[in-house]
Amino acid sequence: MRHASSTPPVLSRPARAAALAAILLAALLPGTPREARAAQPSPQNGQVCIGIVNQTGQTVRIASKTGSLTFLEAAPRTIDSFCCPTHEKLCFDKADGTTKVKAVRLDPASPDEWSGETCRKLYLKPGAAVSVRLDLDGRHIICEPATPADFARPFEHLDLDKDGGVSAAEAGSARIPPAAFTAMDANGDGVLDTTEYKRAFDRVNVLKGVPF
Ligand SMILES: [Ca+2]
Ligand SMILES: [Ca+2]
Repeated sequence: MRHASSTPPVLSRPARAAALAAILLAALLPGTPREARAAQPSPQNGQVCIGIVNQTGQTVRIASKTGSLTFLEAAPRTIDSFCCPTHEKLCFDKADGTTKVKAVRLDPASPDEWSGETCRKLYLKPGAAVSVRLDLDGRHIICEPATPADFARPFEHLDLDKDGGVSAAEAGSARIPPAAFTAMDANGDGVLDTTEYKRAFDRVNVLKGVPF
């Protein structure tokens, strides 16, 4: 029995997972609905996916260990993913199930195949994601396994009126689905605080859409 006035709304585990995934896929990314759809991995049978969070201001190319297969070009400051058949050697090493990739920040002045800064020897498991960002002086790129925080738009960007909370209206303006907002609003007061916001990303596997 639910007491909506005194306890937070309860969603089933699958509903909560779906709602939280929707947040990540549809709301917290800057860009157009088309870009949001592109960010959603859609593995077919026999496929696995790898994600990329491009936090640089430039295009990043993710390629296979051999360089002969380009998985993805991620636009500046977007989240995207690529999916490959599990039997594809250029995507996923069959020995240990990981894939060795390299990330290249394309040089706008000469966007040929391997210009610009490169991160090499990244070993990722299917379902993992890599975060590519600039170092402090903006001269080099750093590639690391992505954390949930890498996927979140800064709380301050959602809090439009800067009152310290994200209202339903503010969430709506960022395309957060109402069901996702409800799932995140743990105490049911109609406002997301920083703790509730952070908690949502702590328990969602972005690529799989399920809690960690
Ligand atoms: Ca606010
Ligand atoms: Ca709340």
